[in-house]
Amino acid sequence: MKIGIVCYPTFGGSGVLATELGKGLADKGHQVHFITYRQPVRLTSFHANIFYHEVGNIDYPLFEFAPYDTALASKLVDVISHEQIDILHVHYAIPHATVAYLAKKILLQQGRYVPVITTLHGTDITLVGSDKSFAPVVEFSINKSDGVTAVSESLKQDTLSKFNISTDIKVIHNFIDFARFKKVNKDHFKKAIAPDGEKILTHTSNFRKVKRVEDVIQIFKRVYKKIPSKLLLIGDGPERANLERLCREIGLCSEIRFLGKQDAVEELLAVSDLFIMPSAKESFGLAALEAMAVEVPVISSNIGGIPEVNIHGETGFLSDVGNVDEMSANAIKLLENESMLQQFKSNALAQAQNFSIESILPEYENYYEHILKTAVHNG
Ligand code: GMT
Repeated sequence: MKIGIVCYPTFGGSGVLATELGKGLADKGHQVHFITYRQPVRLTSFHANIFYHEVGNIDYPLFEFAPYDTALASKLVDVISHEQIDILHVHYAIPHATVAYLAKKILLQQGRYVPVITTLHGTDITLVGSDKSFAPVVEFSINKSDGVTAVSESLKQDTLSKFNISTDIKVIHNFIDFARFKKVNKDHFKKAIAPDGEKILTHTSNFRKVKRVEDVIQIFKRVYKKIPSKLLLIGDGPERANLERLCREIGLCSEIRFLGKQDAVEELLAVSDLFIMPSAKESFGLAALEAMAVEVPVISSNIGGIPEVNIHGETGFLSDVGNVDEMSANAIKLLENESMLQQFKSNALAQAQNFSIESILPEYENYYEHILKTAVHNG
């Protein structure tokens, strides 16, 4: 198949998942065309079956906001017709599902029909998408997609409750590539980060409010009182300055390391003992799955799709959003009991194996085949 993929090319989970999907499909012999405004961060090496089309923007003094949607639609029309794309798969509804619909209509006028699949990732539904000003457009665009997938059962239910949806939504969980995310020996990292054998707690995110990174620091503060430990904060984003201020206030700057955006996150996970995800919203929690694949148990909130990934009392512990006391107590309980910690580490790996790329990727391939066979020109 010739597959067009549209996504955000950044470190965000939707872009990561879309890129890994494209790479996996290319490995299986499909021709994959990424159409994005920048080279996706996880698209780092040459692959004979992968093509990248950059969406440029128009620089004209009239535009205070450059019309990205128009630029993307134009690029889609061009790439789909010239590369003979069979199916277009867009990740994150806003604005991709809407732009894909526009491109589809333009191509239809030219006598070419390309089915569009939209994958819902989370905040496109639970946060931005349900904003009253966006909702009618999001709902329309989802209903005009030929196929719709959601990355968790929870996100599917959220979508059905927030919008009036007439299209079937298929749940295809996020996946993990164990060729990359596996426990490797990085003892030299461990020595550098925790020279006296301290436990290592880790958090990865885009440091947006919804991730509640301040809770991570509050949990660490409580853990540190009981257990010699270090905290790694991987990623960057709008809350970074506030978080640095909080570290100074509680006097733990030398125990907390801000590592910024890291490509080889799996190498840092390999030296971690516990992953912390206290998010206020999380449709799936790909970062938690990445940690679990590297045998790191997860202390998380119980929101959204997280319980589909992190199993309470087996692969980690789940608490209500904001309950930092309980999250800290659970973290301490696990870190103090070495045999329990080891058991949770192996449970985390076993649970992550249910989301291997080998088992999930064929679900996308079968879904593409199904949509190609059944899609009707739904105007
Ligand atoms: O979590 C973010 O802020 C990034 C966001 C994105 O769209 O890139 O992540 C969402 O998609 C990921 C991949 O499907 C999910 O694992 C995340 O749970 C989801 N984030 C939220 O729902 C907040």
